[in-house]
Amino acid sequence: MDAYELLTRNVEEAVTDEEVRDLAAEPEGKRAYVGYEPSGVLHLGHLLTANKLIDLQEAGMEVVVLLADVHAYLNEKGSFEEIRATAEQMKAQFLAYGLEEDQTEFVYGSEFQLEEEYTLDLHHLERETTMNRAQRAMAEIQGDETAKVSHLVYPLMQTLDIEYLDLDLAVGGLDQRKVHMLAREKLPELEYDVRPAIHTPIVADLTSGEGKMSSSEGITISMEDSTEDLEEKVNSAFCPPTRDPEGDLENPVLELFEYHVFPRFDEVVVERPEKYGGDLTYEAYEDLAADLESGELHPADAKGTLAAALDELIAPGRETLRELRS
Ligand code: IYR
Repeated sequence: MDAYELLTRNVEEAVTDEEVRDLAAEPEGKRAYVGYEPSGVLHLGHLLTANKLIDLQEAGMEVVVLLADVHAYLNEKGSFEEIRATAEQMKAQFLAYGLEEDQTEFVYGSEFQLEEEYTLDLHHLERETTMNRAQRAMAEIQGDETAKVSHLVYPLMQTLDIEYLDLDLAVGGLDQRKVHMLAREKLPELEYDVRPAIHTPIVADLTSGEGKMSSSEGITISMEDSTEDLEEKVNSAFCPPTRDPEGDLENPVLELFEYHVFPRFDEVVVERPEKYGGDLTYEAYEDLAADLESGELHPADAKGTLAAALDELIAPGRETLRELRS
């Protein structure tokens, strides 16, 4: 797979495609990042962007994981000490999941966001940005009439992070796009360079196939799930025998194969007894989706295979969590 494909496979959008193409032409040593508000246990949303980081590492890029402790503090996720403790756990789970230790830099926001230069730049940015503009940037993450001043500062800091971490590419879920757009608008006003961004899709709710699942709603799969939990969750997932169900619905089982399984396995084997046609081996998501649609692959067999693959992916992180807690 060439670098451009590694950078853009399974992304919902590249902003801009041309800038990402330029980056892909010379990816070695270039720096990409994702920022995460620390939380104790990784879930599918974290793992989707982590998969992209693994792609970028394969393309030769350096990866920065920002453990956004100050952002989590602004967002009232706990006391600063609590947030720091969950950040440590988060880091351990990312490494267990497969980020390359020698190609990944973990940075706490508080390591640089409380420095004088950053703070003055932040105040500069506050002067350049209307409250209305900052609030619009937060609409996806934390936006309504009850927004606090902290919620306006939040996207401005995220904007400065891109400069202060010396990045060439910002990565995030589609829910980060408004903040990245603000960053593209504002960085040049401080005479800093604009950087491209790529956004990963947000996966539909597992049981209904509706809307877009984020960490806080619906059933998600997390590093904490036991093998049995995974089987149960996947078994109860919505899986019509089509990749494009009617209306706004998605097929979450296929989405998980596409975004979580195929990027991490060279091939996927659906084990079936001889009398049901024997094993099926897939090297590409498209072939599996086509077989589900044609009826060659039964949803129950697809689910069993999905649960086993997810189990394999989260097993090391689950073990790490267990050790951290014992
Ligand atoms: N807004 C993110 C967390 C975050 C991301 C980046 I990229 C930063 O520079 C800082 C914070 C979230 O919603 O989790």
